[in-house]
Amino acid sequence: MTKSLHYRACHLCEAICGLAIETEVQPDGSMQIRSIKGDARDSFSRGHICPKAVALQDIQNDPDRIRQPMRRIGEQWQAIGWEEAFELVAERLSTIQTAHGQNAVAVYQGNPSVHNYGLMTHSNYFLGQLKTRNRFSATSVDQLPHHLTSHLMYGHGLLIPIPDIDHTDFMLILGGNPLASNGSIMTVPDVEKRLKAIQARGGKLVVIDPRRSETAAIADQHLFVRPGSDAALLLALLNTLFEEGLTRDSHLPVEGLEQVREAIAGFDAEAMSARCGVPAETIRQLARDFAAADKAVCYGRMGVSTQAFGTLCQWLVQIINLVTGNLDRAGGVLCTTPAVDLVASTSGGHFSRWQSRVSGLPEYGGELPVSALAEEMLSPGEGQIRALVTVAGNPVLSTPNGRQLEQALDGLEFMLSVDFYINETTRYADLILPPTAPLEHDHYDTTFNVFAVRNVTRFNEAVLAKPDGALHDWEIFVGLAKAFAARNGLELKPTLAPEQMIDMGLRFGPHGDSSERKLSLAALREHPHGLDLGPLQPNLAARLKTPSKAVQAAPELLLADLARFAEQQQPAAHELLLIGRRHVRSNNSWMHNYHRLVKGKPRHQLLMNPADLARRGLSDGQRVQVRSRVGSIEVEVAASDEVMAGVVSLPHGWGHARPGVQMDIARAQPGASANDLTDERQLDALSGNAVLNGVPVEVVAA
Ligand SMILES: Nc1nc2c(c(=O)[nH]1)N[C@H]1C(S)=C(S)[C@@H](COP(=O)(O)OP(=O)(O)OC[C@H]3O[C@@H](n4cnc5c(=O)[nH]c(N)nc54)[C@H](O)[C@@H]3O)O[C@H]1N2
Ligand SMILES: Nc1nc2c(c(=O)[nH]1)N[C@H]1C(S)=C(S)[C@@H](COP(=O)(O)OP(=O)(O)OC[C@H]3O[C@@H](n4cnc5c(=O)[nH]c(N)nc54)[C@H](O)[C@@H]3O)O[C@H]1N2
Ligand code: SF4
Ligand SMILES: [Mo]
Repeated sequence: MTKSLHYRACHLCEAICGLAIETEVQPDGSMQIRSIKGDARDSFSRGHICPKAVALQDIQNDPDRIRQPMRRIGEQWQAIGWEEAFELVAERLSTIQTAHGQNAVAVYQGNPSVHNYGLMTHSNYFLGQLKTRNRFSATSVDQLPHHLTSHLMYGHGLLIPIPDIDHTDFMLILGGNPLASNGSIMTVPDVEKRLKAIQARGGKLVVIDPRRSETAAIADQHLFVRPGSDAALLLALLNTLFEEGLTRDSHLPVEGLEQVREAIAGFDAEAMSARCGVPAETIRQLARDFAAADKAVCYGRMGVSTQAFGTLCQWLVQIINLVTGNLDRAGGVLCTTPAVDLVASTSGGHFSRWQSRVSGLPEYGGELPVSALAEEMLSPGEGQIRALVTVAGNPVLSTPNGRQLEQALDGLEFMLSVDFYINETTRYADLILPPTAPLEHDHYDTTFNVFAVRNVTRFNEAVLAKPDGALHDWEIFVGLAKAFAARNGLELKPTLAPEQMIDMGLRFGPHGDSSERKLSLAALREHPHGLDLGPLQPNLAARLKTPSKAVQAAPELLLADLARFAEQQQPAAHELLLIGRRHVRSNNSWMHNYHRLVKGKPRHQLLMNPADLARRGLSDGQRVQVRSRVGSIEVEVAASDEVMAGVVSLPHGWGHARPGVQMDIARAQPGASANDLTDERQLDALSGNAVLNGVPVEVVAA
């Protein structure tokens, strides 16, 4: 039987590890995966792998994964043909838009949309034709504050400085747990080794987190911070840097720094200490340690963007790096020079050109905050959403107040999902169009090379043949675009296959035709282990896209947000605040249907500090009810001094015991959904990003 070895990047998370996958042709001619290992020859990941990559074979073989278009008639699902499916979508969406206007059709794009390059290149080919302002995505339950900050300060939402983890002496992490998440907006395979290398060369790792996370556990210093109060801590750090003369000049053109100094003058460590729960002297010492390090990085991620002052936090992170001379400096934070350069080839974005109909939340880059999705469906009136297209997303489990969204989805006139599972969200669809599985399509990472800690590039062929009658995501969008254009008499520009677009992107990019390397698709095909394009280099001065070509240190919107911060209500004594957590065997909501990832004891308990349990007369292992303004769930509680008093921690993406979900393994160990508790009205009011961390809850015996 013929065996063969394939090299392929894993695109399940942001780390893009290189894999070595062995396949074997079976007697019946089919190809089976024999093994999945880390590719030791990968220029970037050097053999690193996590358990999710091994589960790629389970995705491939999962009997629950749907493989042909499915139409729902009542409670029943019926297989239908592709052409019939495309016609149905074109007819239903056109009819609804003709009767109720273009905004009556909404779009939600989930997380794998940025991991799967065919979705990056082609989803807009169809979705753009809908011309709806009701576009939503997972961005606003995640990293919107990063984009808005970069848009305002550097002129482009993707121009995000990345920690130079391999060369720094001091890494300060707030609200990130890369040991579980494998790094985010910091593509860094093998992050544990790289963090430990900082310590081995005499540097320091400091983690700020309401939970002693896996990353905090290996840090030199871990500080508990009250959920949602990082802006206070960051303001105090910045204030100390200014007050104690610990700043360094930047080589960059900067405008507005004096205004920043004045604006934050009142927020000193002594005043901020009560708000964040960290002693003033500890904050001051941290500022001194950070400034004393030759090369230092301040990095704030998911836990600080999904809170009430998420954008203020991300701005303060940038300013701290700037005033200590670490912005655009080796060992500090640096922007990439990716082979396919989305910063150079796209415009810088726009903010608040229009607002959502009901709550007036601002758009960013053409998308509205997803916390407004359900109310836009449920509130009658002109412009009400009556149809939805979801692409690679599961908003019922991923966005605040999932129960309200379920109610809204139930009332839609039509829903299309492009997805390969019948899950908590797609069970409401009238039609599900399933793309090929991960190993059946080729891959180039257009997104995460932009956020990588080294300049790297790779293209990989599909490992397995495309099954007869299957379509790739991009081909589904071409089919939808053609059917919709034909029905509406629209002219459709011809398109290229994703790989041809990548070839063009590479040739026009900074390492392309006009450079010494002359990268092209053909060149990359000869390097299946990826090509290393060298360490990140200072480049921000040349890459800035602000009109003045200077860093804008003091965007008006952010200075104004300081006033909102000053008035923030403080949590009541003994109030419990809910935060999330991730586990290396889990991936948002959709990888719980693989035995190898969920076996063993459940990992979705509510963690609670023993003092909080005792105060409520609760005990370890008991079933409890957790209530918030919007709903309640039942879960098992686990005593843990990992979480600080006043904080409970629950992972998101669980809650699979809903009727109609067709994922047998996930249903057998369903857990409860954290987003049945999170509140669509709790927002970072500046950006509209959801608050997922720091949600007030009560916990009582079930
Ligand atoms: N409480 C709480 N909520 C959270 C978070 C949290 O920390 N706490 N995290 C938030 C974050 S950071 C994110 S990014 C969101 C994620 O939120 P979503 O993106 O809405 O949810 P996912 O769980 O990633 O769902 C991915 C879906 O895509 C499908 N899929 C997988 N691969 C492909 C593919 O190649 N093509 C297509 N067409 N479909 C595919 C899967 O079957 C699944 O249905 O959740 C957010 N929600
Ligand atoms: N294994 C695994 N890997 C993943 C994912 C997954 O679901 N599973 N999801 C992927 C996605 S979509 C993303 S966006 C990334 C996210 O990657 P990260 O940003 O690293 O996210 P988390 O691992 O959730 O870590 C967030 C940390 O913030 C802490 N935190 C919560 N509230 C606060 C607060 O108020 N202040 C501070 N300082 N800390 C707080 C939490 O305790 C937690 O330790 O991970 C990606 N990688
Ligand atoms: S860390 Fe795991 S899931 Fe992420 S890219 Fe690497 S192998 Fe894949
Ligand atoms: Mo995310």
